[in-house]
Formats: sequence, structure tokens, C-alpha cells
Amino acid sequence: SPNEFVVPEVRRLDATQADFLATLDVLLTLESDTDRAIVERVDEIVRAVRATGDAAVLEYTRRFDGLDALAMVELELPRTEWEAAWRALSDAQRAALEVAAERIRRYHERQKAEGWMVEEADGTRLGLKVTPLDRVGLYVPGGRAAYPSSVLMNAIPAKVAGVSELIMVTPTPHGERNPLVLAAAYLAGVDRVFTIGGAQAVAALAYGTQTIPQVDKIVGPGNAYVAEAKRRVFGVVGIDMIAGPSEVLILNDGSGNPDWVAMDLFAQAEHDELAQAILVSTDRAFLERVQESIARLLPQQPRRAIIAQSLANRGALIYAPNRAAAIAIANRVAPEHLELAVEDPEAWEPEIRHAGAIFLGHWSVEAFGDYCAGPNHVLPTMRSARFSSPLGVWDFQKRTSLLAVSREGAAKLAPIAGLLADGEGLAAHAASARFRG
Ligand code: HSO
Ligand code: ZN
Repeated sequence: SPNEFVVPEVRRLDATQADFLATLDVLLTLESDTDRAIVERVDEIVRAVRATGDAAVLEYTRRFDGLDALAMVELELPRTEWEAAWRALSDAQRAALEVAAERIRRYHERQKAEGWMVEEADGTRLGLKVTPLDRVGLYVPGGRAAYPSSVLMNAIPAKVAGVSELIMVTPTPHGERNPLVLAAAYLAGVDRVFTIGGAQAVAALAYGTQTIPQVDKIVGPGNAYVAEAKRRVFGVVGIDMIAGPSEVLILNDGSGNPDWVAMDLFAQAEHDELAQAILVSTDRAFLERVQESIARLLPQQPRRAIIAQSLANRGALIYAPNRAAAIAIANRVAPEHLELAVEDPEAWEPEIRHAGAIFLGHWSVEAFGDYCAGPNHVLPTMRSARFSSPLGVWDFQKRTSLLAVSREGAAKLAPIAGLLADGEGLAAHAASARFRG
């Protein structure tokens, strides 16, 4: 009960202290050594699905999800059922999902890449052709980790890119379906839904079975088995990033409402015990006030146990002496979400180099980005914002080079290619080039 609940003391760090960076780095590190047992179990499942297809998927689904289907076709959920899930929602829920989907679609439309072609003086033309993927598999976890918002965030960019067939898989342990997930799939334009999950579903999508079509790429979050299965089939199919726990870093300059900031930290921390919520402020008094807000607001939170765990494990309230110091911390953390809870966010933003998404100003709360602002909520975690980007239309499009060399262009390129081929000792390359010269 809220009365017995003990509010955790969130660790306090000071960027002016000598050992600060070392302490910060320890806080950011998450031991992610893959469990050997999981690797072996997944390997076995993938091999079995590859060898016997539907039979293995049916057997694992019976064993792990307690679903007794005689044939795979029974595990395909007909469109009428997801349409029914959509119609069963309240008008308000349908309207909210519709607005969210529409905003996400409109934002992602702008990400569509166009091919191009340039012509040189001698008539040679060079270009790039952009093609959507043919078939994509979307994994949606079952149970409490299944977010309808994530269905929208994964499916809409795929559809905007022009993917022809989007196949969703989602486990329904003992037949227990998540109507909001099915409704979101209906709204987002998913093409087929199978009620299978785990490593067996990933393997089925990667290799195809008698019933499940083979896809070209698999996206979507999942548990440790699903993540390992995606890693295991990578190369046979493409995969999206393998997401770590969700993170937020909030930068503050002393302006704003400490209750808002505390709640933003909770919103991240409530995802799970390993989620990370960090506040950096250039104002020591503001840090005190946020600690007070935490103490007052946390006991009333339904997910207070998870929030408390996560804040105690990986949270921090950090004092930074000035804006430059605060921004240096942000760039080192390279957070999934960065909130600039400051008076003049436009002055801070240009200095930020590494973040999955930047939320500018006190009104731009992460929850808007999680659900309905428009940008994607699938973002690089675990400091990977240093080298990777949000999920986008680009993840569902691929590029092909185009070369159209004119007769005149060939005369120019033949001696160059010939000479370079000679240097590599590749005589057939040299000759085929010189034939055109
Ligand atoms: N914060 C999560 C997304 C999410 N939040 C879904 C609520 N539902 C990762 O960006
Ligand atoms: Zn969230």
C-alpha cells in the first residue's frame, strides 16, 4: 500500500567532482552478456523450425503458449477478427488512435527517399534507385509488454515506404488476445496476423514454412529469446536494432516545474526496472525541489514499485556547473530521449550531437513522442545514438546503384579501368573494360 512504501533516495552526482565521469560511465553500462542457455535454446528452436516448418512451430506453440492448433492455418487470425477488435473500442479510443496514426503517417511521409540520376557531359548517367522491401515481419510481444503504440510506430513507416506485405506475429498465451494491439494492426494497415511468438515465430518468418511466408526483414521488440532469435537469423533476413531498456536524460537550467520533471522521470522509470531516468540541472536548488517532488508524488503512482527499483538501480540527479557541462554530459550519455527542460531550448539544441530524439522546451514531454506527436518512438538505446537513428521509412527502403555509360564515356573509362585492373592482376577485368574503349 502507499503507506508502507519507502521512497528511494535517488543518487546525487556532481559534475565538478574528479571521479564524476568514471561514476557516470558505470551508471550507463549495462552488463548484457547473452545468456549461454538462451543462445542454445534458440539455436535448437531455429534449427527445428528450419527443418520441419509448421510442425515445429505448432509444437512450440503448444508447449510455450498452451495453444493446441492442429494446423498452422488455425493460428492465422482472420481480418474479420481484428476488424472486430477495432469496432469494439470506445469512440474515444478509436479517435485517439486515428489521430495518432494520422500524425505518425504525415511525419513519416516526409522521410520517403527519392531516387536520382545525374548526367555527365559525355552522356553517361549515374544514379540511385530506391525500392521498398517486398515483405516485412513485425514482432509484437504478448502480455503486458505489448504496446499498441509500438504497432503503429513499426507498421506505419513500413506502409509509407511501400512495403507490399506486412506480416504481424504475436503470441496469445492460452488464446489470450490483446484487443488494442489487434485494433492498432487493423488501423495501421497490417496485411496478415499470426498468433505465434517467441524464437519459433522469428525463425518461421526468417525461413518461411508451409504456411508462414518468408520475409525480407523482421522488426519489433521482444524478450531475450526473441532478441537472440533475431540476432541468430540476421543475414538470412534483415533486422532492426536490438533495443535495450528505455532511457531519458533531462537537462534543466532551473526553470520550469519540478513536479513535471519528476513525473517525466517516473514515465521513463515505469517501463521496467532497468529503464534509466537521469536529470542534469545547472541549479542545485532545482535538484532539491525535484527530490521533494519525487518523495511526494511517487507513493501515489500505481507502478511505484517498478519506478522505485529503476530509479534506485540506474537513476541519478546530477549537478552541472553550467550549460556547456550539462551538454557535455548529454553527448557522452547519447540518450534515447533527451528533454531540454530549459528556458531557451533553441540555444541548447545546436550543441547536442548524440540523442535518439530531442524534446525542446517544457511543453515537449516525452509521452507526446511515445504516442502521438508524429516522430517514431523506436529509438537507439544504450548509447547507440552515437551511430544510429530512429526507426524510419529508410529502414523499409533499400537502394540500388544505376550506371548507364555512354559510348563516349566508355572510351574515357576503359583505359582507367584497364590500368587499375592490371594493377590488381585481373586480366579479364582489364580486357572486358578495354573491349569498350
Ligand atoms: N518510451 C518507449 C515507448 C513507449 N512508451 C510505448 C509508452 N508506450 C520507448 O521509446
Ligand atoms: Zn514510454
